Amino acid sequence: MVTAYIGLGSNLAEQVLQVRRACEALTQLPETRLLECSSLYLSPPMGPADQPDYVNAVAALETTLLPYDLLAGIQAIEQAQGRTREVRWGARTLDLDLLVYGDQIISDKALTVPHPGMPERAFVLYPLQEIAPMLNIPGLGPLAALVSNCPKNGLKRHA
Ligand code: A4P
Ligand code: MG
Repeated sequence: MVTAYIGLGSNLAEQVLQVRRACEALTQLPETRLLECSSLYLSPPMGPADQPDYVNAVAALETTLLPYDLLAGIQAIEQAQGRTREVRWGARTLDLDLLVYGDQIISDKALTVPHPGMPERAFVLYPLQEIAPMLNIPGLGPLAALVSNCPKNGLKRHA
């Protein structure tokens, strides 16, 4: 049994509903139990500025799925919620990233874990800190240290 963390983001088509529905969909993954989903946060877009603000959250799972099977599972949820891939870092109805998978470090083309963007992404670090304040991220160190080196960049708790 491994604890894994998933980053959720949406900035199109009723973002709050998209993220809530994705959290619900995570409970349906095989061999997996949803432990907790963070509060929802609002964040200005990283990348092209001509897109709506994002709603972001982080979920904690307990799973016996192997990393690639978990990735396939979250990609299927993205597909089911109408994700199309066009512009890199462009607007999307739903983006699910595998942030952390137990103590594993994986660096393949199709899967890099821990997710390499974490240290500079307030919209990942702050929601993650809400649900796993003592987390030590493989290869990156204590989450608390990453948080203190990452300004909020306009991140706000969604009311
Ligand atoms: N991939 C490799 N590692 C992983 C991983 N740990 N988790 C591969 C998920 N996927 C991983 O992803 C492209 C490929 O990455 C996948 O096929 C998978 O095999 P994608 O989701 O199709 O592409 P993308 O999301 O357009 O690109 P990228 O670089 O993954 O973007 P990010 O990093 O997901 O960023 N601003 C705010 N405020 N909030 C956001 O949530 N999100 C993004 C997207 C941009 N700006 C944002 C936000
Ligand atoms: Mg992605």
